[in-house]
Amino acid sequence: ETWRYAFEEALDEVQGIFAQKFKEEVEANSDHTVQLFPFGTLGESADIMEQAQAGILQFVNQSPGFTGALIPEAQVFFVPYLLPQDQDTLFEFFRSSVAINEMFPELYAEQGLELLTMYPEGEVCMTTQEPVRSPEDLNEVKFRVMTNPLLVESYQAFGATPTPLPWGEVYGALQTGIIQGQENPGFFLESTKMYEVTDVITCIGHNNFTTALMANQDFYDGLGEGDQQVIQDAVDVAFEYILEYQRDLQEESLAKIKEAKPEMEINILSEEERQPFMDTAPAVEEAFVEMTGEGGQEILDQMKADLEAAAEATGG
Ligand code: 6CS
Repeated sequence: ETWRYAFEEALDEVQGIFAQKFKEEVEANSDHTVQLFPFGTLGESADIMEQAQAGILQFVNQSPGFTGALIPEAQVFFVPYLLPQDQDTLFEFFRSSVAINEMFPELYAEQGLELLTMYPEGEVCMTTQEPVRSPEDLNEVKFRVMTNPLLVESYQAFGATPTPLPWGEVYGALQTGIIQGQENPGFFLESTKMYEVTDVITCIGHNNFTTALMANQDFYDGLGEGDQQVIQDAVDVAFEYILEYQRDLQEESLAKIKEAKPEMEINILSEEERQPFMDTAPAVEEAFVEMTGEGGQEILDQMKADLEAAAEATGG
């Protein structure tokens, strides 16, 4: 049987590397073939999600930045400064989180999706036309965010004018000046050449890009135990592989950008400069709870407990 698997990035970007590893494992351990559909082959992220829910695709890799429109609780990943910057702690959190591994699967199931895993892709930094040293510098900056209400809330709190857009429109919108900024992990800023259409990169440590792999629920439930095990094993291998793959990726990517465009300004803000951005976190958290009610509060609380446990386990 051929299984169709779509994702939001190119083959040589993080989601593509993950997908290739998954395909390799499935094909080595079963008679099935995995057909990969990178970004641009089947439409935007929202399109591949629809196709997965309809059963046209068996697998879809979609990030909470987009799934938040469908599953409001998935927006929890946009509370600023919730995820740790220490990689070991971050990786341990994704491995062991009860919120991710037990609570989120129930919410995805309500949408006809079997949540297979969530994994990080790297620290998110902003790219803009002008330097950003404080929230005041984002005043009047039309800043592209992924399409979910909490990200809008978060960038409003950061002082910007948030503009939700699908990914395919971002490069052109920066080029024509419809927007003046956007955020993404370092590898993606490099691979998609964001430095061609912006002049400054600013890292404030506010988030790590989270993504998720899921299967169509009916497809997955209809498989025998053996095939389900093949999928789970392939996910486990790809998960550990992608964590190792990204260990030095952020630094290497920023260095590559500097090489491609020496005049690109890259600013890693100091603790002091970050403080006003960090101060917005409680208000965004409150907005999250207002949007998602008791269920959202439970997920948030569990995530915090999971993060504490991960920090303890890694001596963070
Ligand atoms: O910003 C976005 O929309 C995209 N960013 C990444 C890192 N992956 C896919 C997503 O579409």
